[in-house]
Amino acid sequence: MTSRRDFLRAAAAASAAAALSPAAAASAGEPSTAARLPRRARPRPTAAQLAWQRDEFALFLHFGVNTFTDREWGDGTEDPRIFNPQSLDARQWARTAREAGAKAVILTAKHHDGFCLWPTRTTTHSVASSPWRDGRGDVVREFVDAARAEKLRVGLYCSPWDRNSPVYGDSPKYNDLYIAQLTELLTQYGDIAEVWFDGANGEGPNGRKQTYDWPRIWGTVRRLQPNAVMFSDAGPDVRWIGNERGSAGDPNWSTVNPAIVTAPGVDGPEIIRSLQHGDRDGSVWRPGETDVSIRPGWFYHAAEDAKVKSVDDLVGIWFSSVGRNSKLLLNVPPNRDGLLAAADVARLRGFKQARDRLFAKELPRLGWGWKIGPGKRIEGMAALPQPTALGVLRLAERIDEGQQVARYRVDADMGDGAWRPLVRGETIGYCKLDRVATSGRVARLRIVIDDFAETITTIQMRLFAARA
Ligand code: FUL
Repeated sequence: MTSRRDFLRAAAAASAAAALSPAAAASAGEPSTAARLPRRARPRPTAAQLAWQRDEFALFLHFGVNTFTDREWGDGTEDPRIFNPQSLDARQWARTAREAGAKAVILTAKHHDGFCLWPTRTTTHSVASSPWRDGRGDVVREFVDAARAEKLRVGLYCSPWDRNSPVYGDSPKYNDLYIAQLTELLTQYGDIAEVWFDGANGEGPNGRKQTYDWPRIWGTVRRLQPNAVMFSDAGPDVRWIGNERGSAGDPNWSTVNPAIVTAPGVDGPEIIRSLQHGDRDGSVWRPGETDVSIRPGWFYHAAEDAKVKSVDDLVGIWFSSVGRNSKLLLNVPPNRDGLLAAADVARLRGFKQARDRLFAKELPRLGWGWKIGPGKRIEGMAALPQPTALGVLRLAERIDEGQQVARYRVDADMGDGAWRPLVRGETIGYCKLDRVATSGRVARLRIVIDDFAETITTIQMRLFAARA
């Protein structure tokens, strides 16, 4: 994880790099036009959005009556007595998440079937009507306590669509009920880092369509949990990435145009394109979260035990989510016992080991800082301490200053003085990862940025040696 401290280190390294490199020295010495540009012209993340992004990786837990009916979408007629996870152990979920390298966990406190995993006062359709812990249990409580014991940040999914509620579709009444449910979740369980509003939205049982009062819903979350980010297919703080395959767009801007990405539940090709790629000229900071399941479904189904994604698939997803300026939200659903299944736990372990191997041997970090207006070409160059075969390149912008880079390339000198292209790309943002298996040893590297949105501040380059 990159911290502000890392960036300060990178900035210090920048002067060293400039001293080494005539090209960097030349661009650093150009007259700065930054002073003439409005300092805060481009959108920047809030502290909560920065904290969200720096997590890089969270686990998603889909759990509820569907776990017991073997369905993906319950219809709200499920008997609460089917919910009885005999060995439920939220500490096993949290331990597994931490060991996998996740920094946060998000639980489906309520899915579309309306069954509440906490003993809510708003409906009897909850754990309080189940035989689990004699009707005195609270999955949300056990989940948050376990997460905090493992130093994980907590998120809650509370489906707006509710197929059980008799008042769903009677818009003002259901909005009141939904606000009451959110109020319980956001006042009884301590700090919540993320509130997850899924986009599925069906008809009420009487055929009427529910109109959600989003301004009121968002206002309630802001008031009760001012440090939380809100996710939905349109934000307001974090946007859905536009698919459930684990693939962020490339390029991927953290800024979007709020006239396109407007409100949850609005669909269409232009919106999906914006969710995937963001918008270079977007006026709001709304980074993309990549949600994908380790299994074909979101809920646990024994029939899918042999279909858990492979370590290679998961590593590929890491590169196409975290590695493309997004955050990975990987779903690993508890089974009917209330435990993460052995196959999933083993796969998560393999996934972590594979990442540890890829990022095991890090070379000293490089960094460059510039202050320059758009329309220029910027170069930074540095010699490696010794010629090295590289495996992965990690680029980062200092995103607390906004996102700037729109086209760049990295070239390598293998020791003969000639520059060969290593990586080309458009956006960088918080993190851009590329595998760069070189056939020889790299002696010098240079980054050339020839299109960027506004002022450039700091670029950090982290190099990981190829595995022997
Ligand atoms: C969707 C839901 O319909 C799925 O069941 C799942 O929860 C997914 C993450 O979001 O909107």
